[in-house]
Amino acid sequence: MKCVRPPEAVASAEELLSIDDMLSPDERMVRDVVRRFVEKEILPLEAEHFDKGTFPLDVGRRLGSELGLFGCTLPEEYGGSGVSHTAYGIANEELEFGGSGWRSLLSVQSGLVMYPIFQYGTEEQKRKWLPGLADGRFLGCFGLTESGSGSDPASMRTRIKKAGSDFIVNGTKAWITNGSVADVAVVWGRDEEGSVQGVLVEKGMKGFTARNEEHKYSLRASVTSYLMLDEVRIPEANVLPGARGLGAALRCLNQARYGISWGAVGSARFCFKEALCYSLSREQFGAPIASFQLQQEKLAWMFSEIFKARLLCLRIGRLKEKFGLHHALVSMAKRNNVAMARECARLAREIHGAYGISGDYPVWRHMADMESVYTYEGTHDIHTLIIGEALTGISAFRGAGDERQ
Ligand code: TGC
Ligand code: FAD
Repeated sequence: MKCVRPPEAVASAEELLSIDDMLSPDERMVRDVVRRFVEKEILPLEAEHFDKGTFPLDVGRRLGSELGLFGCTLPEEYGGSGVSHTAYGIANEELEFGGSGWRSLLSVQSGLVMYPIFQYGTEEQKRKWLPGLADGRFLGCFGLTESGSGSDPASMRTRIKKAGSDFIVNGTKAWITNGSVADVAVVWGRDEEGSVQGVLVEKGMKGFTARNEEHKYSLRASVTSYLMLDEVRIPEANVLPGARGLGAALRCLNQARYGISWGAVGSARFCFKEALCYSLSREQFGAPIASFQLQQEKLAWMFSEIFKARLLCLRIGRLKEKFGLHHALVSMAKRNNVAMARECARLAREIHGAYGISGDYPVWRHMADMESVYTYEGTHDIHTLIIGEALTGISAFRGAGDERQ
């Protein structure tokens, strides 16, 4: 009953979903290379790491050293390869076909660590960090969220104060991907003038410690940590001069949200493939369950939504390459595609019946992981309000008790 080899039906569905004619040869090449890596190196590892709640960092680093994916849209002099934003998006899609933890690694390293160093850093900071982050020698993390400050990062309590020619950072950060394994953390706090400021905190700096979040039932195969910054002294050379104001942090999020929009399509494709395959193999009432109209409706829904989500990605990719993207469009794509992938994972689970809740069938992992993806990088609700604000000009975020109204 288990689908070891996808039947012809799966291959022809993949063909119908294809956007190959709208991709350049380079973009197709990136797709093929990442797809092979996922099939050979990632898919065989997923079940074990999800079970154990671990992440194979050695394989993760190879996304940089072997595939050149980390920061791949950046110029070559900083370790990138100047590929298109669409190619980067496709890499996200292929990786999340393997599991959300892999795409998370790419999002954080590229969009949340290399991007702010490239965009806001000094030449010295770029030369020091970017090549090593690109080839996976260094790993980075991005510390914005705190225990009491999630959707509303402006309420952060981390503080950065001047001490002679140095700066002292005090605070905590919660739910930080790769926090305990990072060589460098992009940390956001408020300075003495009250402005949000991004700084680089390095592994081993006195007062900087991290512990992993325990009892995670989603994104199990990904490192998520709690950071403690207790009187951490950083030199002025670790302040990112351009990373000033909350907008600077939010611009990094746009990069990661863009990649997630593509990634969600990969997760949905995986679940659709498994569901189609299983429904053709599983027989009840004397026929494959795929022959029942109710199951076909679910498959048809998944197929249509994946197709639309992919076209949406392609459109925002091309817009990003030509003109740059309004952040509300990024929110629209993240919100739409992640909700779509979450529903695909649930439908695929449903089609698997009892086997859908078994660790022996991979749709469960995608369903669990998609809960994190739905929550991080701006929850579904927050993206609804971001789009609402862009359309109406009226911000609906603040509650009655918010003095910043
Ligand atoms: P608000 O007053 O609206 O904005 C402050 C300034 O920023 C500008 N702005 C943006 N700029 C660029 N991109 C965006 N997306 C922007 N959103 C706002 C805005 O124009 C303003 O500029 P200026 O010049 O007027 O100062 O700020 P607010 O405090 O009202 O908050 C707005 C809100 C709620 C949308 C924002 O705080 C938000 O997006 N909240 C969600 C938080 C979030 O997404 N956190 C993610 C943490 S990182 C993460 O989850 C990584 S997961 C990693 C993985 O993949 O494993
Ligand atoms: P809250 O903000 O407390 O929201 C709780 C609920 O209230 C949500 O449903 C939300 O939609 C709703 N809500 C909140 N405000 C409003 C409003 N104004 N209107 C309507 N509804 C509202 N953060 C980082 O900085 N770096 C990372 O690397 C990182 N990695 C993560 C990895 C994982 C696995 C997870 C789960 C989270 C990660 N995060 C990271 C944190 C993530 O960004 C936050 O969880 C997210 O921003 C939501 O914050 P919160 O969990 O505090 O929820």
